[in-house]
Amino acid sequence: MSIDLDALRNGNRRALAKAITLVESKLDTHRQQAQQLLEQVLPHTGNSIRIGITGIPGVGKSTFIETFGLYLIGLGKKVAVLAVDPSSPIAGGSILGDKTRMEELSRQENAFIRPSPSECALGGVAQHTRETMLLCEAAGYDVILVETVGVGQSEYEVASMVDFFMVLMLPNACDELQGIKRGIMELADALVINKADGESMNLAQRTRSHYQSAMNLLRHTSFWTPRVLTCSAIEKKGVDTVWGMISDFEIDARKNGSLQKKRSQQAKEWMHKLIHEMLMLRLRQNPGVRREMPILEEKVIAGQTTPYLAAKMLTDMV
Ligand SMILES: Nc1nc2c(ncn2[C@@H]2O[C@H](COP(=O)(O)OP(=O)(O)O)[C@@H](O)[C@H]2O)c(=O)[nH]1
Ligand SMILES: [Mg+2]
Repeated sequence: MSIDLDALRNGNRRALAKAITLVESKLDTHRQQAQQLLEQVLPHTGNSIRIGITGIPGVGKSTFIETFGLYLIGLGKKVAVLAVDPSSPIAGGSILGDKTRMEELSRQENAFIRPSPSECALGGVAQHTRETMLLCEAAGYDVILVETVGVGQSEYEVASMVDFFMVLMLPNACDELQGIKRGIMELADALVINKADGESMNLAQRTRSHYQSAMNLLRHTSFWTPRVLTCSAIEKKGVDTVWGMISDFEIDARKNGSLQKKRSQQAKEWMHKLIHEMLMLRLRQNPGVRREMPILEEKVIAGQTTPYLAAKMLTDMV
């Protein structure tokens, strides 16, 4: 498969789609080609703002992305929507079905919507999303929105690949406080209470102050103090304020160097994660290890050797 790098960089959608297909391929030859391509585009990446969006099913993520995306396009931006969805790897991710909620956005010349990739061997689904993000940047997209449902590790994975991590919430404080994992609150750069419309207006405001105090109690290691906002994705209200907040963040984070620092740190951590996975893969594929593993497991269970010695013997084989 050959990719026209110039076409990709000129924002040609077919070239971009082809490059993403290459990145998502399970074939070893494609994998190698994809990595070469990624290395080539690397100097042309990093110019977008990477925004992660999470929240429980039904909170309004897809509706929000439709409204927010259209608003950004109105400002002259090019918007890419990607997804990390570990819950339905075979179906291609729920974002695919959600294209109905992103109907207008998906018709826009300046929008690119890509469903969650199916499972991949190394690094999981998030590996593909990271690489696709780089391709989108090289193709000139200004804003990358990465959506995920709050399943398993997916929120942590998204948080570790974006600049700004946002949690959408419903306007009913008490229930939600339990629904959200504590670690996620600590990762959030913003909480956005969606569905602040109709009869939920007042409740949304109360929820907002509740969370603002909760957030203020958390310790922050970054220059940024997380904010709590309200919006109505359906009535298209408040998304301008959300963008204003993210712009504030981006300007400061670029100026004080923390954006670059965060991205470097993320890339380094990802490299270490991949080393770990590659070594495990090599271990599992080694014929000697495959042969000795069950034998040594038995010995450990029977108390005939120590876990340390068994592990040492196996890892010494590769
Ligand atoms: N009242 C109200 N309903 C909303 C709003 N945003 C989304 N919804 C509705 O909430 C439901 C779930 O929305 P969806 O975008 O699919 O949520 P997702 O599962 O998080 O992607 C749909 O019926 C939407 O029409 C909003 O701002 N206000
Ligand atoms: Mg959705």
